[in-house]
This record gives sequence, structure tokens and C-alpha cells, in this order.
Amino acid sequence: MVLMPVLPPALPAPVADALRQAVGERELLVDPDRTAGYAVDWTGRYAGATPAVVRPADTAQVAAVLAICAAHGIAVVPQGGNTGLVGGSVPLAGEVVLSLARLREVGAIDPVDGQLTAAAGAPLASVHQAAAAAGWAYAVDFAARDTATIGGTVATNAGGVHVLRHGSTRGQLTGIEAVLADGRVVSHLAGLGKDNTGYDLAGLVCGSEGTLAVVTAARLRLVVPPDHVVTALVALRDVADAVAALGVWRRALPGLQAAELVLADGLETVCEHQGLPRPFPRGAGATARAFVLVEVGGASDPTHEVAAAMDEVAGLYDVAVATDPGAAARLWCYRERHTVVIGEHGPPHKLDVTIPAASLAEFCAEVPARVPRAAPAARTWLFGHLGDGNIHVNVTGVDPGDVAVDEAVLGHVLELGGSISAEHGIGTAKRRWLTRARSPVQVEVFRSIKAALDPAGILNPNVLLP
Ligand code: 2HG
Ligand code: ZN
Repeated sequence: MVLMPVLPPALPAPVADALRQAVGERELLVDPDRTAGYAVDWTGRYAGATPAVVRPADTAQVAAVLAICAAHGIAVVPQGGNTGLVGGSVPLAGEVVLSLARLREVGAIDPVDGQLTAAAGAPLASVHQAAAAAGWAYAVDFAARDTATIGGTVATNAGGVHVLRHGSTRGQLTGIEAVLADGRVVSHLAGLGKDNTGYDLAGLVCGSEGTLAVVTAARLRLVVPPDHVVTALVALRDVADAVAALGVWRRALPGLQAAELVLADGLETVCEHQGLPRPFPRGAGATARAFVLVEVGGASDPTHEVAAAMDEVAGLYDVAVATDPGAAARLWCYRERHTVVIGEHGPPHKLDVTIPAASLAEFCAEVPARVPRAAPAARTWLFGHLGDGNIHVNVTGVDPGDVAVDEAVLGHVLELGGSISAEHGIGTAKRRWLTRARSPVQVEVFRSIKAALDPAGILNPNVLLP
């Protein structure tokens, strides 16, 4: 079964007129040929339809759009780069799409605080570039960096490859500007080093998946980039050895900033599909079942430190080391291209989960056994952020609407005391599991917060809360 779009009725003429007045004639898209691309998620698993896409240019226009929609009881789905993987940024029940793509400004960097303000639609990569040009770095990074937007990363509390060193998006956020469901603007962008004046609205809106407010700008803390970076692809006997190795590296390598897991079949498929050379064509490395991409930074060259740490690891079969950015980028391809390659096998079920380290090896062995019992034709792919216990379980060859496989995986995650959403959010994909992962009291608190900020329930109504 494919989740078919329901064609929504056109907007009432007075609403369309008011929206056109707010954003300009050209920025209200109503032609289905032009709106269709905004209504399908990146995976192709979630497709909807919308009567209109509104593309405001700034915060005042976002506020005007929301005030109009609120006055007419029209539900809205905020959308940034639409790279989300849980169906959280598409109009599944005929909502209006509020695109933040035109709010792209990246402000100046405060050289003392090491902070900048980025507008919601600024691509993540543009923040990296601005930071690098001033000798700083922005810690949040992941493969969709060119398309994913800052607003989306805030709305989902995005993680990525450097979480083990710097934390998720919430940890970088020192302030926020957002528009409430009724069009009022909450702006708190001073980015003060200490500020305990009441509730932390930035922290609350971060990770709320567009259900509490529409993020229009974020004040972000930057980090000092290391002068030297060593990147190594480590071939290991199996996942259990990879988990044990992480413990060694954490203690031996204070500059450890990424530890990313891929498995032999995923790596092989990426090589085949992308025409990449096998990293370990011969010897023990060719028989390895788990691979960890390790990144270590330092004020001085950490190569010797890394080599010494590798000597302590059991089950280590081989290591490929990169010391210049070009070679490092080539190693990263083996990890980062997984998403694109998997997408070529049909719309995947994306099950982004966290598993306690003690159960991680068991989980990686058990999931490929459980999935075929729920979906015999399915193929299971496992990879992710070993450093955070965050495994991206991808399952292809399953109908988009068939949730038996999701149940098999997420049920096991809950048995092991893990999280059903590590960094992608609950979205539409996992909302039916929220009450299994959070207690009734917690879900009641969620509902109270939602009701306080969006009493009419017009903000991203298909996500998060069941
Ligand atoms: C990554 O870590 C992203 O590469 C995408 O979170 C994960 O494709 C996925 O499942
Ligand atoms: Zn990830």
C-alpha cells in the first residue's frame, strides 16, 4: 500500500488574497505542478498534497502568514530543506506549506563569544562556511549539509557526526527567534553566556518538530576547530569489537570527535553502487564485518596517539589513515553515501534509534533476524553514529504503509531500554510509538505544552503527538 495524497480543496479566496498581500504575488504557489515537490518527503515514503506553498522573505512575513492562517483555522506545515526522514515536513492532510527557504541570512560572527545568528532557511553548509572563514567551526554536521536548513536542524534537534564531542543542536543553541501559532514573535537572540531568566524557550522549541512555534532564526555557539585532524577507517572483526574499541578510544583519545559505524554488506554495496575502491581489498581487512570511521582532532598532530590507541584494540584487522582533507573526504564517502545508496533500493523505512552500549552488538545481530519475520522480502541495513549508540536501521523492500517491520525493530529497541528516536524526531513515522516510549504523565505534559502554545492545533498537526 502506498500512502496516497488526498487532494485538498483550494484555499478560500480571501485567505489566498491575504497571503498574497503578505508575501507578494509570486511567493504564494498554488499550481500543483509547483507545489508537488514540497509535498513529498526525501525518502518518498510520505507523500501528501497542499493547496498552497507560502514563501515569506523574513520574520515579519512569517508572522503575517501565521496570523492569517490562525484567523482562518488553517493548518500549516513548516518546511526548511525537506531533508527530514520521518515525514515531519510534508503536508499529509492538506495543510498549507510554510517554506522558510527564503530566510537565508547568516549574520556576522561575534569574535569574542564565537557566536552567530542564522536565519531559519540558511543551509547548514552556509553556516559552516561562514564559521570557517572566521577561523571557527559549527559543530553540527551531517551528510545533508548542503540542503538541510538551520531551522530544520533546530526543530529536530539534529545530531550528526560530532555529537560525541560537542552534543546535538540544542547544545549549540544560545538563543532563538520563533513565531507562535497566532503570529506573535518570540525573539531571544542575545546569546548571553548566562541567562536564567525563566523557562528556556530555545531549548523547548528545539526538538519540537514545528509543533510549538516556527523557528525563524537561531543564535549558535561556534567551536574552535582543531589544527590537525586524523581520519581513520578501522576494520574490525565484528560489532562487539567495535563497541569495545569505542571504550578504548574514548579514554585514550581526548580529541575523538567522530566514531561512525558501517557494516560489511553496506560498505560493499556503497562501493559497488558509487564505483568506489574497496578500502581493504586484501588480507584480514577484507574479512572484517564492522568498520568504524574515527576522526581525531588536536592542537598538534595526533597521528602517534591514534596509532597507539589502535594497538590497544582487540579484533582490529586493518586501518586506513588519512591525514589530508582530500583523503579524509574519500574515507567519509564510505559512511556518508549510505543514505543515497539505500534510497536507490526503494522508499526505505528509516528507524533511527539509540541503543545502550551494552546491548548494541546484540541489537545489530538480532535486528537482521527479526526483520525478515515481519517482512520476508525486506533488506536490512545498519549503520550510524557508534559514538552515540545511534544506529540508523534502514529497511528496504517493504511497502511504505506496512508498519510490522517498524514494530519489530522499535519493539526490540524498547525491550533494550533504548530510544525510538535518536536524532531524526518522531515525525509522522513514529507517532504511534510515542506512548510506548514516554509515560502517560509525560505525554500529558507534552499535550499541555502544545495546548498552551498552539491551542487550535494548527502547527504541524500530523507529527509527534499521537
Ligand atoms: C546520517 O547519519 C543521517 O547519515 C541519515 O542521519 C541516516 O539515512 C539515514 O537513515
Ligand atoms: Zn545520523
